[in-house]
Amino acid sequence: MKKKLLSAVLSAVMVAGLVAGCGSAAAPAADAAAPAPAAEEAAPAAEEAPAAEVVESAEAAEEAVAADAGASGDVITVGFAQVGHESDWRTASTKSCQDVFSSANGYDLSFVDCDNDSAAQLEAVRGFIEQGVDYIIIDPIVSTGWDTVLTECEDAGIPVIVIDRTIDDSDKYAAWVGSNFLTEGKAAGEWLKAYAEKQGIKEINALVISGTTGASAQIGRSDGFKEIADREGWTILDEQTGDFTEEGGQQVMESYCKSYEGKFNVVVCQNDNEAFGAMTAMDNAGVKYGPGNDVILISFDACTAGLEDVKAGKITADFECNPLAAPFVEEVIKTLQSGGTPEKEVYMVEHWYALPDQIVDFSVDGEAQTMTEVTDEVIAAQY
Ligand code: GZL
Repeated sequence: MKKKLLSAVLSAVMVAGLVAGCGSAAAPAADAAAPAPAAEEAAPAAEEAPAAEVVESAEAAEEAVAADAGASGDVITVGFAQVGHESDWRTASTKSCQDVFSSANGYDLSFVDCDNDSAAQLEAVRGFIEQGVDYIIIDPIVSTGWDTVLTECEDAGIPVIVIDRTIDDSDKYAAWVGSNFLTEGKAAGEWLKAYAEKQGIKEINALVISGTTGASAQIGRSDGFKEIADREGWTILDEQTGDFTEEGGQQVMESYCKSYEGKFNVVVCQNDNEAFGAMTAMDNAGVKYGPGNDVILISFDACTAGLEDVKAGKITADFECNPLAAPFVEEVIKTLQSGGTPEKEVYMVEHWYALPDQIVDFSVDGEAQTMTEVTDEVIAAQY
């Protein structure tokens, strides 16, 4: 396996370099052990970094092995620790990775569905380290508690690529490919402002069904929408997590229909699957939603089934989160394979969807936004 060969070559080079080049000052040691997150014991004190010339020799050796592997067409082993299987969006994300990192494309993919369990996800990453994979892909369930295990990946010489959600307490990864969740939240808020003005709606009383608590997607969408709500003087009556699932959306909406009967005119679901559940609950409670009805229903993801509900006049506007990041992750791996340095952040292109009567002009942070009309063709092309 390439990783084992590379480690052997690097070890040999570093031993030789340390013996021959003892006169050089070692590069400064890495930062002191990062503060241990609750789920992890404190990281061991960082070892002194190797002397500068050893790193140069090691890099030359790494490039030689990488070039050799590329030329020889060696299989590239990839470990992928996926959030879970909670939504249509997640299904599309998983399929995108499995399609790209296939054996036909020269990869050996070890895939772990972490079932929304952060401890299982850390365990999966450590399992990939044990396996000695060439690359590790992580879609982090939550955005903190990562620095210790990313340090272990770094010590093992395994590059990490973060996909979709962000890691906010460590930068020990080669690149992140995902979405701007704060922009998504602001777009929903700015659209609602423009749409309410067009409809002559003077007062906004919103209920939010948020995603998995602590996921960067939840944090960004909540913060973005709240920023506009606060600026416009809207009332957010309540915000509870539906955990990005249909069941969670239905449970929260059932509670809302009892607690806030007749008091709300906007429901914001932080993904389509929560919206599907919320619609079931509102149907059961006799609450009318969608264009021309009492309640404006806003959703995120814009998966195929979500756009079908927009076209059917149920979801009033749907703010896309693009799950098809795997081809861009492969570009990162190819750059690393050739000894290059990838961009640290790669943002996905996303669209905002509605029917013609719900399409309005609005801007986000001063940048004019374009909305996409939901048609049968648009739905047929969606993920
Ligand atoms: C967002 C992604 C979210 C989706 C949900 O990038 O992490 O997780 O919005 C999914 O559908 O569960």
